[in-house]
Amino acid sequence: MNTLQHFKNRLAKGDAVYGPFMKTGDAAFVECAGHAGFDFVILDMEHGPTDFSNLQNLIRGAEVAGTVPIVRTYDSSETAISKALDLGAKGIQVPQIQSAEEAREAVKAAKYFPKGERGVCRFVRAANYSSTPRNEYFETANESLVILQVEGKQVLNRLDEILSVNGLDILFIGPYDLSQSLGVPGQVSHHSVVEAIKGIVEQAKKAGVVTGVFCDTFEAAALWRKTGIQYLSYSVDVGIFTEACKEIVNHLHLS
Ligand code: 3PY
Ligand code: MG
Repeated sequence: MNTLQHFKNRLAKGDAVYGPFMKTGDAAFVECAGHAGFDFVILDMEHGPTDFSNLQNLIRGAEVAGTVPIVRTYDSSETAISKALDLGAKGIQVPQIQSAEEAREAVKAAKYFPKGERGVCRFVRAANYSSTPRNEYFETANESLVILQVEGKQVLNRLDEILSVNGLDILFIGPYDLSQSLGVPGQVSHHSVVEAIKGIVEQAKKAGVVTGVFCDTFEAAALWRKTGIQYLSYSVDVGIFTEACKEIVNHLHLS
């Protein structure tokens, strides 16, 4: 079974999946994350230096290490979405979705007919540069995940419309941007942020949509798992490396 199907089966069973954001642009870190057992990696084009020519190597790294490559696009434009998929991303994660209209446009850019209007080219990495039989390619390509981020208080009253968009696989909550829009920038465990996230999760559950969130402590991961969030993005490659370095330096200085 391929890694994407395995990932989808886990979600369908109600299991949680875990993966870090990757910002270094170095495929070795992606391989490390995959070999360590993370279910997915989010290759970040919104923040960090990753560009498209570098992205293809990060996707290769994920494939080698058996983890699902999701790309956080730099925005919701058609090019940002389709170029990531053409390079072999198994899912796109689109930041700062503001409306159902924008959500529908993102799905349209990510899916081929009949689900959308993704720009057609089969001479791309995702189609093994044309080696994949054409019918097979267009079908399997449509299985890639569409993950949409909501991360501002202004979208909270448009959530039901966004949740009803066909083709949305996971609604992802960005706690950092949400904290800023609630007037407490960076305070992701502030009660107003926690309550807002809980409210979004409840609404998504009623709509039957899987939710995701970013967290960077075990406490937050446990809290959000308990709340029913299944797609847990845990920390960031550079943050994980920084923490490990600090721990080693502390230990060496103290010993
Ligand atoms: C946010 O928290 O704003 C994100 O986009 C994910 O870390
Ligand atoms: Mg954000």
